[in-house]
Amino acid sequence: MERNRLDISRRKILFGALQGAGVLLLSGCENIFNQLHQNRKVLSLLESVEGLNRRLLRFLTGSNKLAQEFSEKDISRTFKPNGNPPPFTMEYVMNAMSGWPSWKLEVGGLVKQPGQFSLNDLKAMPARSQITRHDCVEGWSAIGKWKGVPLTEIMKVVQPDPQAKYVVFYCMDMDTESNNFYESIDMVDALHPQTILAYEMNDQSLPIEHGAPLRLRVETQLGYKMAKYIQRIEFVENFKEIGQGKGGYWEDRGYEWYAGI
Ligand SMILES: Nc1nc2c(c(=O)[nH]1)N[C@H]1C(S)=C(S)[C@@H](COP(=O)(O)O)O[C@H]1N2
Ligand SMILES: [Mo]
Repeated sequence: MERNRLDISRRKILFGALQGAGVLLLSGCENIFNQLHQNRKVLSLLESVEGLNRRLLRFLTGSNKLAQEFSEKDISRTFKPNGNPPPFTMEYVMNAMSGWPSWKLEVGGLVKQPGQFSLNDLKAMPARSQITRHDCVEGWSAIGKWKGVPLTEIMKVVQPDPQAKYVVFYCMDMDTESNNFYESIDMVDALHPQTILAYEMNDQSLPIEHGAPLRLRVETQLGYKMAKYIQRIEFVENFKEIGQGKGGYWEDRGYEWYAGI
C-alpha cells in the first residue's frame, strides 16, 4: 500500500519532469511511459537518474528560487516547538545556563580545513536575517524571524572538496530509544542564500525549545529538514553509512529525503 503510493507519486514527478523538459512531446507518450514504468529494469534506471531528476524538478517548480519573505507584522504570535525534547545532558544544561562557553560547532568530513566554531565565532561572521514561513508535515505553519550565519560563509572557511555532495547535520537530542536526530541537504540547498545556521529567533537568542544554540533554516524545505541542536556538520559524498542510510532521522522512518515545498 505504502509502496504503491510512493510509486504513484514518483511516477507523477518523473512524468512531470520529463514532460516539462520537452522529452514527451508527442501524444501517446504518456501511455508508453506508464508501461515502461511498470518494468523493473526501467524503474531502477529511473532511480539512478533521481539526482538529476531532483535538480530538474527543482528547476521546473522554481524551488531553487528564494522562499517568500514576510514583514515584521506577519510574525506568528505563537510558534509551536516540535520534535524531540531538548538534550538533557549535564553538559547541555550547564552550557545553556552560561551562554554556551564550551559548546563548539565542529565542521569536517570532505573539506580542506576542518574547523571548530564557538557561538561567538559564528556571531562574528557575516549574518543574514529573514522572516519566513515554517511548514511542518503534521499540518501546521508558523512565521518567524531568523538570524544566523549563511552556510556558505562556513563553506568559505572549511572549503569542501569537489567530491562533497551532501551536508550532514548531527544533533545533540535523541528520541526515547536514544537515536540521535540528524539530517542532510545537498549542495544546491547548501549554497542557497536563505540556508542559514540560526542563533536568533524573533530578535532573541534561539530558545532552547527551538534548537539552541544553533539550528538549520533551509527555507526551500519542510520543517523536518531543519535540524535543531546542531553539534557537528560533515561534508560527505553519500550518506549510505550514516544512520539507516536514508539521509535523516525521519527519512530512515519513511519520509522523503527531498522535502521541497
Ligand atoms: N534536532 C532536531 N531537529 C528537529 C526536530 C527534532 O526532533 N530534533 N524536529 C523537526 C521538525 S519535524 C520540525 S517541524 C521542526 C520544528 O522546529 P520548531 O521546534 O522550531 O518549531 O524541527 C525539526 N528539526
Ligand atoms: Mo515537522
